[in-house]
Amino acid sequence: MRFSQLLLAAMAALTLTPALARARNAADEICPRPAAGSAIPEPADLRSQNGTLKVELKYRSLRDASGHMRYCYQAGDGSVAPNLRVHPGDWLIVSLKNDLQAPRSAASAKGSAMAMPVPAATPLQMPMPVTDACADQEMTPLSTNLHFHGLSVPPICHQDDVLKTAIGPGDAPFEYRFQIPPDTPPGLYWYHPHVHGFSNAQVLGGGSGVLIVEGIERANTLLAGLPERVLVVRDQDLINPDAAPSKTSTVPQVPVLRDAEGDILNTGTGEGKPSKDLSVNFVPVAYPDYPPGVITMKPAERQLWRVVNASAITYLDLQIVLGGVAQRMGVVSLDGVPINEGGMTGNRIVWEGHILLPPAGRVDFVFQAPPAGSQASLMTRSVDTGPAGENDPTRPLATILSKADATEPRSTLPASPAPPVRQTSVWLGDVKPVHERKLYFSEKPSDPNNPNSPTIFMVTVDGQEPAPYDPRSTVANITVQQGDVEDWVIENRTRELHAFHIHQIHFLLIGWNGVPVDEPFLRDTVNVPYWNGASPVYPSVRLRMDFRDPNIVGTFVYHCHLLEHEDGGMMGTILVQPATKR
Ligand SMILES: [Cu+2]
Repeated sequence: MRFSQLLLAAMAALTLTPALARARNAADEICPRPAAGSAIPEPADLRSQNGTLKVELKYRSLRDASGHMRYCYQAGDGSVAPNLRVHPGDWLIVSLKNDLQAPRSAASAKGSAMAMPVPAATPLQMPMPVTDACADQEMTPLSTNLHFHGLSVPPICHQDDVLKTAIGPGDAPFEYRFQIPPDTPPGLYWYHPHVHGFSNAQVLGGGSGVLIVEGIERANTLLAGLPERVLVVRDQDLINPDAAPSKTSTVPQVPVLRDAEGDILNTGTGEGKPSKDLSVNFVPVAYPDYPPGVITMKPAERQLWRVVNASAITYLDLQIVLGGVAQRMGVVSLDGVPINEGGMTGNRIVWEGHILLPPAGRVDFVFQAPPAGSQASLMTRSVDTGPAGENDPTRPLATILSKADATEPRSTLPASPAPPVRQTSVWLGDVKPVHERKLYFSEKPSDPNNPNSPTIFMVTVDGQEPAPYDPRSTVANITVQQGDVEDWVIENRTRELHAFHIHQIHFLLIGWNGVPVDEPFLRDTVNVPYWNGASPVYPSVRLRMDFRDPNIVGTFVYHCHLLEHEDGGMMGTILVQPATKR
């Protein structure tokens, strides 16, 4: 900026009222983050009106003081990662402007270990090339797109396509425009970028937000009138990677071993340095001391807590502890679907002492605040991710304070619920599958002679040649007919956990390691246990896959939702052919 411009800018600033200037500053700040230990803020709420939610979001990035890349969605008022609140049948119109900035130099690029090479510096003053975002451009670190995780929206450009949609930083705002299907189960969904090869870096950097399909109190009237609290748990590269373990650690001498991707391996002790730090609504809870954020509630008040694990790779096992005792968490919904959906009617609440959430998993649960003056802890227990998995130790996430003068959450569920939206299709568990397929997760070193070379991650249809996802391939890995229901067995032939996810549809978990499971609700993400290295039978899940929705035709993806694995090739494509092509 030249001196004359500076002077003009200074004069313009003088004419603003202080309040307006502050508001402008808030809107200008790129991806701001709350301080460690602060009150956990609620994301802003953007609500549909008269059947439409129209939102303008900027997708922005910043290299922070510790050298990590931040990514975030910001609304016009500067609010970060707003909740998109819609009703079944509403139209959602999102105008997304890609404001990603090229890092200053490739050498300074510090992202996840799987981040692809960043192209040489693009001078910021140079105009970015304009691209056709629907035209199957090459995915780059500066391109982005949106996936609306869990929604059954057509896999086509401007709706929920991630195979060909790549919005460049020089492009005009890109419009997503689609109807929330009227039979969408009310619950918790989320949005995030899905640029193959770069999803891990963008989600680790904070690229995610919540989408709520309103009306969970219609599916479960026990929830009527409850205040609701949205909690987004994200992971990120360690803020203090070189810090010694906290003095309070009971196992201070756990050795730090790393995998070929540079991630800290599971210690198997439940302790030790984590592979990633966590944050709750962007309040960081960093290794080694894990200063928790603060949630304040009125004594004994019941609230609906809506938690998404928006981590790129970290598993959560949520628990609330008071005086050393696990508190009851009343689960009402998983992966956006009320657990009394489908087979069961009535107001179902399942009381649990802890809840496993794989990356991308969501849970809605009822929690009653502790008695006045007491203090509980929201934490994640350690998750055994397998000998080749990342280290996810036990650690706190937030302190829960019980105080009479606590501020109520911004949003409260309606006290007089409308009747539930009836599902018209036959319950998936009662439909006979017409096909059975087996898919398996596997890994191998990229250099067969060097076990420490980068890992190739694969998900393969049994009988096909194992290969990582190839973006240039024009042939889908799986072809199915719209209208069909199939049973898929997903095997894990590796020594670490994977989380199977498919776009566009939900599925029913009907078997776990060969044992039938009777779940009366659907999921969109499921954990697959790791192989012990010796058993002749691989661990598996059996899923009933629902391709009956006439709106879901075309090509889309299934993949592991540990995004380092997805970026590394653990993804495949499925073509749903129109029923008339049979
Ligand atoms: Cu995986």
